[in-house]
Amino acid sequence: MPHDVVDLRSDTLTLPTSAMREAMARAEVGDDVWEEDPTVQRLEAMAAARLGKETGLFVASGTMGNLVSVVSQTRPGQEIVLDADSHIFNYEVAGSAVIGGVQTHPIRTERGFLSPEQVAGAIRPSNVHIPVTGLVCVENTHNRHGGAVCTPEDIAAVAAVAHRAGVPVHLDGARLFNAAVALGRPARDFAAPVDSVTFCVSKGLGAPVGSVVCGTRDFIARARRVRKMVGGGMRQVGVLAAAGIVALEHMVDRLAEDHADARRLAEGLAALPKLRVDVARVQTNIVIFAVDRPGGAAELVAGAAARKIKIHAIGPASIRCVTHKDVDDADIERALPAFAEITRAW
Ligand code: TLP
Repeated sequence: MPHDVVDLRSDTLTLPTSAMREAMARAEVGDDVWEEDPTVQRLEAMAAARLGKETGLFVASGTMGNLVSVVSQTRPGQEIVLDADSHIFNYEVAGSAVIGGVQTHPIRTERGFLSPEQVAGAIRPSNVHIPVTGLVCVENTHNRHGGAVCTPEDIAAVAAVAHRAGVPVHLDGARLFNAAVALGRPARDFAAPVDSVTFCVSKGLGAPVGSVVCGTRDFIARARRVRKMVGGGMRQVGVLAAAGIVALEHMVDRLAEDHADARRLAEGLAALPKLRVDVARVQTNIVIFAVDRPGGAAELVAGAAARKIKIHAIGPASIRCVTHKDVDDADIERALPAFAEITRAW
């Protein structure tokens, strides 16, 4: 059945599969605040094993995963070092500052990834006037840089500098499995150098809700308290974790299809007038492109919507499209002529 609407706004819009709905209906549950939900425990153990960490914690969202990780690893008044385009800095409602009481130290990067030199330069010296650096955060894949991927070695180089200074490292791996599939490397390789890592089952992996934070037992014990503090202690939440298990077991390898669709979309867009996209930079499921016409991004969004194609402007001259399991080849082949029709008039 062809899709009525082609929705390229985000992979967060994916709908749960029938296998997920069945697993949710059958899930064995208990009170997870009492640590008595067997399905949650299964997902946490599975996630920790995939990421090579001691244990995991199921949380409501990627935002909550990042928040509990930051708060658990810092003290109020400290500073966290991150890329200026990072999700934590731009799209998490300043939660680290409001709830963690930390100051953010954003650094401009070319592709979203801090270099070891940048981290070395950002870590504060000991001085009575100056905040203490409490955490370095990295993001992989990188959302605002069009799903760019960094290698496990890139992460290890940054972590080595931070650790030498006694500073822990957090990885926002909301789309970590996209990075793993794109580079053909196990997810645990990306997680090995960092102290905490969070990934989402709710994006390209298709589960309706949830993320898992992984790290040492000691870190997760602190994160569990912070999760409770922010209202994330949920009860018979195995009904949600059950979908996450299906996501991890069955939805990872197919991410390669989303990457191929994104590449095809980018190649098609690159051929259209007034649209600029660097096809070589499209490594995973996100395509960000520039529109060289005043008001053009809004026009393209409206024109596409009129043709039942949903896309998202992330700036006055910038559009983001995200491929996912509910978008197929036929949808891409339908979107491209629609974009061509709209831009032909420009
Ligand atoms: N990103 C969403 C929006 O918030 C922008 C999207 O549509 O891409 N880290 C990264 C790198 C993310 O891209 C996101 C979500 C999160 C964290 C937060 O995850 P949720 O939405 O589950 O809180």
